Amino acid sequence: MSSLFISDLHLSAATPRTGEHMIGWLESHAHIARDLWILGDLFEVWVGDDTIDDPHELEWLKPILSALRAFSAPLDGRGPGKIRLIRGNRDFLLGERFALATSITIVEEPARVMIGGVPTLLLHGDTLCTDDVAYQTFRSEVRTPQWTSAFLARSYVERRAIAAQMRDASRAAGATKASAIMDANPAEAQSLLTRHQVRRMIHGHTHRPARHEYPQGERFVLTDWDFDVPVDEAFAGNAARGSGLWVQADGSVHQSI
Ligand SMILES: [Mn+2]
Repeated sequence: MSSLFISDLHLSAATPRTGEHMIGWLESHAHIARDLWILGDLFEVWVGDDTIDDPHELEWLKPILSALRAFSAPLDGRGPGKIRLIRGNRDFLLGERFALATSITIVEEPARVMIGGVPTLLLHGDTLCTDDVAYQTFRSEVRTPQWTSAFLARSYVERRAIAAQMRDASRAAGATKASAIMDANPAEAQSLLTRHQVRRMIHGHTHRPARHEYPQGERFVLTDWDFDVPVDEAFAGNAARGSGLWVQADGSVHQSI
């Protein structure tokens, strides 16, 4: 079995081109592999599964949900497809209702799985950015069941307002942080490879697509997908934009186009 990996699409009402590209990509890649992993930040923001009840959001969201669901249906003689998703830092409130609406299985990170015969560790990637102490503190606060249930108990409108505030604060903080601080820490990556006894790791989050090699194993970083900003602004030199990784049944890793 071969598998596909994508992450960091950051879909929202403001990314119609990225959404369209993703729908086309899902359709064309369903013929290449029937096993797809989304490694977080599928959405720019997700304040709860009742987003599905917001008619304004549903305008752009509905075709995305349908395309995700369609991937799991059997395809001309091939078996049913399967999508598994690890939540990202922007869409960590994706829940069971979303999973049901899309036929997606949500998986906790880090996930240690056999991919193409290779034990592989899958994660979103924000936990690797250990140099960003302020972010890790924030993360440990908002990822508790207490924070989550208190947040979800607020009204939908309130949650959207809070999410917008949090995004602005994170942008402002990001603008003053050194670029290296927001990248994955190599020592943390190596320690994770050792702890989980894997030779391969795949993640997203940093928007710095690459393959890193360590004595303990290799680390693949997925690209982000933004097609709604000018190419020269965010993607200078990133030929991988809007693609994923494809791990074939023999364990070899390729760009998915
Ligand atoms: Mn992220």
